[in-house]
Amino acid sequence: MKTILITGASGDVGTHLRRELAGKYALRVSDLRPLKKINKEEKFVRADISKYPDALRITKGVDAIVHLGGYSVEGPWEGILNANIVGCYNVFEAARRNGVKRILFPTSNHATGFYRRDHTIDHRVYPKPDSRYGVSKVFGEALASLYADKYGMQMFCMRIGNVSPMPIDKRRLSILFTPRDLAQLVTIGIEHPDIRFEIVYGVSKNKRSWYDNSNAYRLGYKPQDDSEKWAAETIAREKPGGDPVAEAHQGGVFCSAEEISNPAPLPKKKRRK
Ligand code: 15L
Repeated sequence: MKTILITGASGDVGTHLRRELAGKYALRVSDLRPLKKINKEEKFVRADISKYPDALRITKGVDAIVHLGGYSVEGPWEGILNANIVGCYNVFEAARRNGVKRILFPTSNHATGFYRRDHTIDHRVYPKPDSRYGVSKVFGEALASLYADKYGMQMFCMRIGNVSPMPIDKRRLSILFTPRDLAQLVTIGIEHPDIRFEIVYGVSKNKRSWYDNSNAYRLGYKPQDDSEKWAAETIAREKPGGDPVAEAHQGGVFCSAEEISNPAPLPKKKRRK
């Protein structure tokens, strides 16, 4: 069984992914803070990836890395710099030093968030980040490209939409990425025999998609979900907007706001009294 390191394992995407991959891989799960729940067959290693020795320690002896660690929304520059830029460099460089060949880098729709919604984009468009967070994802894609070309590593960049079992608003009808489709794309990223440097969109097969995801389909991705079945109820729930910049662009409020809260945190378990 392959050993896969998941950094940032306690976040929403990490939590969905760990559940979906359980039993298929030996999971080494890492985060800055201790995890609330560690599943059977998981091994937890605490790490601050902004510290290179930590990155070196956790990447030793794994077959592939899913590097989720870092800020997952817009935030202050210092935080983005340490977690997403220094942290990403440390993980990629530590992987190289440890001889880990394959990295799956969950980049984001916010690397291209300033494309307009009436524009269909593919994996070859130049980046148009919508935030400091988006810029950090473009940095990660560029670093992945460097490590593929210069060191022969296998780098799989997934520009992730919104990971959730169902769309939470109208914008997310275009970028929904259900947990089972996420698991399928990640499995391709781990298993495909012919990865060098790839950019794919991490989204389900949404009718309202803004993406030409032919590069993912070429690699065998067959998403099972389409947000359209929730379209009517999602649109009916939507309150009238008032932010023309957000509404015109794919990145939505990331294009106009300075700070963003997590849009779809996992539901909190009810506390016992
Ligand atoms: C992202 O990149 C974030 O990580 C996630 O929390 C969502 O905000 C998502 O984009 C989105 O655009 O909905």
